[in-house]
Amino acid sequence: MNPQQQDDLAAVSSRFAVHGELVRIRPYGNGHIHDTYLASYRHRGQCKRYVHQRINHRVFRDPPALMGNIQRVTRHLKHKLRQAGVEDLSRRSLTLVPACDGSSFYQDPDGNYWRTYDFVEGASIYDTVASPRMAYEAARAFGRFQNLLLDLPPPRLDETIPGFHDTKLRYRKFLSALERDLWNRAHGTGEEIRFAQSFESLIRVLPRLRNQGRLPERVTHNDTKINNVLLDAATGKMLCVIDLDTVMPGLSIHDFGDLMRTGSGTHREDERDLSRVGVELPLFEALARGYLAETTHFLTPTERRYLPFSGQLIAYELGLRFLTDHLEGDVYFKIRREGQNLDRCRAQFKLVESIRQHQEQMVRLVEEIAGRGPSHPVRDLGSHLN
Ligand code: ADP
Ligand code: GN1
Ligand code: MG
Repeated sequence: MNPQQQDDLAAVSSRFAVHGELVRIRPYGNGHIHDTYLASYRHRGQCKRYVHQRINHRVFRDPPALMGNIQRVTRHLKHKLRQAGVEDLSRRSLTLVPACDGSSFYQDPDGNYWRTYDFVEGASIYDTVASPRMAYEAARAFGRFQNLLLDLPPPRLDETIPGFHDTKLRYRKFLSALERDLWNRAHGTGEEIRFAQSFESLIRVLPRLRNQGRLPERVTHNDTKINNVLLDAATGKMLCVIDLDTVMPGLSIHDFGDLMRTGSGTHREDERDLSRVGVELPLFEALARGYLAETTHFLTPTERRYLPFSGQLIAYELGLRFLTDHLEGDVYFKIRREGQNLDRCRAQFKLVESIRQHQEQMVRLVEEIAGRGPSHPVRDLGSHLN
């Protein structure tokens, strides 16, 4: 960062109710959406760290409403965790730091919206899963998150991105990007376009179940990828989930689906060697155990039945979104190299096929795990733990 950027960030930082003197500020994390910075302060001889984020307001059109959701959700989580006697509260859910005027965000003179969280110390974050234990802990974190929010008092949360998991809408957006083909990229993506079209029937499955009243609306996270959960660096146990911008009314199985997309294999999201992309059953089993340990008591039989399918659907949906962004010139997801969105798309479509091949086996596994009732899943994972 150049000195001007440093000064601008220091000015933003000074607008929040942080204590001490700013020592260092630098870009942080691997998120695709916001600009995230880690700031270190010295206060009474101690170092205290904060995360400042410039909210991407092209993606989130109403930042004040978004921050209203996050305030309600983080307060509720803290309240429930306190009630349950959970220790280490400051690391078990995100903590917003207010702006100096008491608001949950600060708007700078250029119109950008900023927010600040306490940095969660002693946490690890991973872009890919390295073991069933990690998959189990991440899934339990998202399962618990849904569980704790079951009794979030009304009103309904704001829909921060309308139609976020509306796969039909995602498909229509793909078709219109294809039609416009602004960058003349369609000719290099024939195989992916054919794949998207031949799996189109996937987009009708959940709307049909919803119309039959078989999938209840819940408060869900909606962006449950593996790098949106913090694990304790010392023990590997779950701490909390982060990236709360898309917490809104949704379907439980969307959350499990995105967990499967990023946690049921060891490949990277943009893996180019497609022979490395695919479901690994021990990882899937760990995900299912972790998630069900927190959710079996409230999931309906239909929600349970469609957990494995949700992985296929969300991998397909993300494949569509990456392909659309590639066709539109990489305007939504941050990229670090040319063609990265197309690589991401290819890996997602390969995963769709892999999940499809294992689906019946996974359905049986889920029933077996749920049938055993609240188990002690970490012990049961046996030799898969490492
Ligand atoms: P994006 O929507 O761009 O993914 P995130 O809210 O997920 O933004 O933040 C990006 C990264 O910043 C995360 O992957 C994580 O590494 C880090 N991060 C964000 N908030 C915190 C926090 N409170 N404590 C520790 N790390 C954090
Ligand atoms: C984005 O914000 P981040 O990087 O956690 C995206 C998700 C995608 C994900 C793909 C608001 O998540 O929907 O699944 O990238 N978030 C938004 O990696 O669009
Ligand atoms: Mg994130």
